[in-house]
Amino acid sequence: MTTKIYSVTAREILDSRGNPTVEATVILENGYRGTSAVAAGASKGSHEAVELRDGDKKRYMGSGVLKAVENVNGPINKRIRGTDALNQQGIDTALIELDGTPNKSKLGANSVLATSMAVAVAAAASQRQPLYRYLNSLFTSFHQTKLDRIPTPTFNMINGGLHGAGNLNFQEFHIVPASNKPFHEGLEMGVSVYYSIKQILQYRNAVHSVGDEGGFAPNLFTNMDALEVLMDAIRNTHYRFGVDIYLGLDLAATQFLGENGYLIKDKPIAYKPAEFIDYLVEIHNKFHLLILEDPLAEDDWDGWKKLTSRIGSDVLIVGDDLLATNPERLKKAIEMKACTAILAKPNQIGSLSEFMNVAAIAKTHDIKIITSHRSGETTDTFVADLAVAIQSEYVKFGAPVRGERVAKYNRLLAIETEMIAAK
Ligand code: 2PG
Ligand code: MG
Repeated sequence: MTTKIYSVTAREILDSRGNPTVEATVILENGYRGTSAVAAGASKGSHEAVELRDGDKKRYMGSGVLKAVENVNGPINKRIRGTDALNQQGIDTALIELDGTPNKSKLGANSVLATSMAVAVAAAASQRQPLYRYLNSLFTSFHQTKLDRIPTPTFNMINGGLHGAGNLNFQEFHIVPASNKPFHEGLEMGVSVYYSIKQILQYRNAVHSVGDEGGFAPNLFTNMDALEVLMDAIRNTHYRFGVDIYLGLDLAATQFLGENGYLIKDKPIAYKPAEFIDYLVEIHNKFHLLILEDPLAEDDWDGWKKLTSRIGSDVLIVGDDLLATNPERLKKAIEMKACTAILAKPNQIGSLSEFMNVAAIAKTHDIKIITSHRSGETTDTFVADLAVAIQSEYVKFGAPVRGERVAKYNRLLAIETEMIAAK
């Protein structure tokens, strides 16, 4: 009995927003199997690989994925049946060639990625290896990386933008435990601050609901108010700001760039791009940010370069929509010194091998990596194993609450225990 692929099948399942997504199962001739599901973004960058949606308004408001499922059950199954599941790169290359477009618009990045991940899960099982170890062995052919630590979590505590209740422009307000804390301690800090924030919001009569990633979506007046709430919340714990805990932001700035500039609630008239850079520097000076993601629009390369030259030695300037986990965009950013970190999301590029290639380029050029979920998630924990396998500096899996978010944090707890035992 061999590790050759016997079959690939897929089905439509729901993500945490109730939107359909693709889950694939790979069965090997030796009976081992692997299943994996694809996540979906709300604030998608325009340079991401294409997520194939049916567009049939009578089903799930057009967001069904039956075509993508059919692509797995039909052409993908036909193409990779009988190939060796241990040859991940060969399989990913075959899938990319079968699709034949630069952005996976024919088969859909959702069908390709679900297959690519399920192949790895089945292969790891057949080798009787934990997934993160197997993925690490795959990553070694891109970049020699020793398994050493669990990435530091960055917790999205207040949800605005497209993930919130509509009154905050910045998409994500984070707290980040210091990187020298063991993962389980960082997780506990996240939960302490989460409940401290809840108390403050209740006191201010500002709890509205929670957003897509489990963080609060409060009815505050301005984006600066949300940062002040985080500061107050940290003060109410025994953790020290700037020693134990830091702040981070994902502005997802493309979303609030209008014709006249960046329009946010904190000011009645829009900031011109150059003024907005000054404003970002001011925010950084006041709150000593550790992470600043998508501070400017996704194609404002010159703006990014200016901002990075001003504060990039002091705060991680993270490209999400800017880079779209795309090797060409990352190379351009490295050349231009447009950012100092990458938000790496498997479904932005659409296959495991391509994701690893991007991570390897980042590592070679000392670009820090934050391995990230999407706002629409499933309980699949593949991304947690992947983050450990490539030894990214950080992981971004949302607030430390809600099943689809804690599934990933809990998986990291399990890996941490296993890694400590193995040392
Ligand atoms: C982001 C992500 C994840 P989305 O912008 O970083 O938090 O959001 O998945 O909606 O693109
Ligand atoms: Mg982002």
